[in-house]
Amino acid sequence: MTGPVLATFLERERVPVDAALERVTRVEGAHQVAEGVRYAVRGGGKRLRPVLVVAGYRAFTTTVPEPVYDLAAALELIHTYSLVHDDLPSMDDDPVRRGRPATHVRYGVAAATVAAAAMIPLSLQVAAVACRRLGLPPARRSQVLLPVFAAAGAGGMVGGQVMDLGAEGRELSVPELEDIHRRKTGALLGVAARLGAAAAGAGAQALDALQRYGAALGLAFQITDDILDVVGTTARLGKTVGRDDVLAKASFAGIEGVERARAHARREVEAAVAALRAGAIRSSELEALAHYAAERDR
Ligand code: GRG
Repeated sequence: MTGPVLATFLERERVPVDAALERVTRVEGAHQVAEGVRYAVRGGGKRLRPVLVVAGYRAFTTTVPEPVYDLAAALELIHTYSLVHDDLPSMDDDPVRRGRPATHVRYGVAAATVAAAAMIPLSLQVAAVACRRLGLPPARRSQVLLPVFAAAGAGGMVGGQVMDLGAEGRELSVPELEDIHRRKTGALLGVAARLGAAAAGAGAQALDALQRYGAALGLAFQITDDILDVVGTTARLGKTVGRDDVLAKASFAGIEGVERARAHARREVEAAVAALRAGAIRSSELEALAHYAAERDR
């Protein structure tokens, strides 16, 4: 799949993903919470994680039933609440997200914090209901869901965030930075394709291969994020560029320089594609998405 075909694929896939997000965010309860949730979720974004879930499912089946999109939406909800929390003044303090005011700028810090907190149980609920609607037996449900919970938790995304905040102003080696980002960004991206494949009934060997695929893709994605923070524009990225410098954050672009960081990202893409081959997974979509992680410009 080449650049324009991939762009069309991503545009096409985001339609049912966005529809699923609308479906699962008809949140009951306080009006203000529901507004904050919908504002954060409707902000656009590339929808890479949910598209990876669907591509992971399709690598093992031909048709994709509606609850798979709900499962994909559950992962996007986790990603979205992490962005809302990440932008808060107590964390990265960024007023812009997805090309418009961050949720706390639009609704205030307290409302944004609460809306993001509401999305934590919502994501679990949506994922559990999707598994039930797919008719997955209990043992398979655990195999589908537990790695997602682990990726979002203290050993994954939350832990990586804490390490990232703690490292501000410190010089880091490349392996130290990789360790942070394998958790902070890589864990959730890493589990996405595996989540879809597990729901489709893939075997242990394929799931292991997809875990390795996702980890390498996640790292390629983060290295590219660091590069775009230096060479990208706020208009194209929809978030403030140059934040790593302002926050004195170590970055792959800063430590390795832009060109070596690009080569580093390409090596990770090769590792991701090699993992697919090793697991005998033939999916032009997953292969293209790995390339996209490093070649994207937004
Ligand atoms: C406080 C419970 C609690 C959890 C939050 C804040 C946090 C813990 C984790 C932050 C994790 C984080 C923000 C990682 C950044 C990952 C990253 C590169 C985000 C940008 O992803 P894109 O480019 O964004 O896919 P779009 O907008 O396209 O979806």
